[in-house]
Amino acid sequence: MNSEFLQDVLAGLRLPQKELPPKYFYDAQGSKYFDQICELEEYYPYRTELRLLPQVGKELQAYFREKSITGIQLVEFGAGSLHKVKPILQELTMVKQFTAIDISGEHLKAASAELADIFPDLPIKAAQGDFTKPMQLELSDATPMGFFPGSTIGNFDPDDALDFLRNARVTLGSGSYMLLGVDTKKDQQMLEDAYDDSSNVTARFNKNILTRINRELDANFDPDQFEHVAVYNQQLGRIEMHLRSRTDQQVEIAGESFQFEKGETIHTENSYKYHPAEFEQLASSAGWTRECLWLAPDDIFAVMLLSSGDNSAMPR
Ligand code: AVI
Repeated sequence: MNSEFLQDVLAGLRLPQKELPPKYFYDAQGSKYFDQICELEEYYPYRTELRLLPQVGKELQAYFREKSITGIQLVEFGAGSLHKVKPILQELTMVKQFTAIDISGEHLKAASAELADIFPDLPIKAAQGDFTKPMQLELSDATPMGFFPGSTIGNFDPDDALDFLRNARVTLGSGSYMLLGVDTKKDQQMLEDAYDDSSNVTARFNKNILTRINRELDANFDPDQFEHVAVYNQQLGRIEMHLRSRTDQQVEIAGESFQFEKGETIHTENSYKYHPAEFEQLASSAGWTRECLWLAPDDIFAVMLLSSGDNSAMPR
């Protein structure tokens, strides 16, 4: 039995507001559900960012040329399936090396092999590790640029987002850049529909965490006795996902009993939304300076280029 998973689950469910860490959504089935979410009409972030990236890549090429930068080494954090980097690599032809960091080594190997078929001349490295901490990467003398698409930064609480941005600045070093996808604050209905779609794919994604706990941690959740809930918390600027108990019930996990009252929830995920200026402020508290901003139509998604703030004197 995976003891870290067990300890995290027990600790989360012992809290007055029960919670589960969202990183446990992504077993093989959960990753499939997430891919299906990305295909949904209601889930605008995935396709909106993907449509913006060819233009971003083109303009980055011009931006770096202007700065007399001729070589970029691109580092993707939490690389997953590597879909988003393709339009960047297609346009930003000065990328000399690509490094993908992910916790799951297996997934990364398969995705890197697929990328190598499309870009046979590009040196591709896969680094397995916890990208939220500072990491020692083998960097060449080309200018480092981090890449963190998908508004995954929105799944961190603001304090953790700040730590991530600070640590990424250490990992990438002086004279580096960071390209980030950030989902923006917008109409509440549009936000809630994106996380509570009419085909119930997000509901299945949310409940899958209970199925995973049953399978891996000797538990007896009945996922049908929980209801998927996604609400926008206006005050905190975040979508919250919960699983709400449909009835009074008791669940056993590795010999420990947990009581659920009818209507009580398990908080499973936050997805923070930022006004571009708000995000810029957060990035600047971590030492980054905003260099470029790309906004999708109606400002529904933002892509930002940040610099580590010590870039002017060092063309590479
Ligand atoms: C991975 N992450 C950016 C997604 C999001 O939008 O917060 C996860 C997700 N949860 C429900 N739908 C998508």
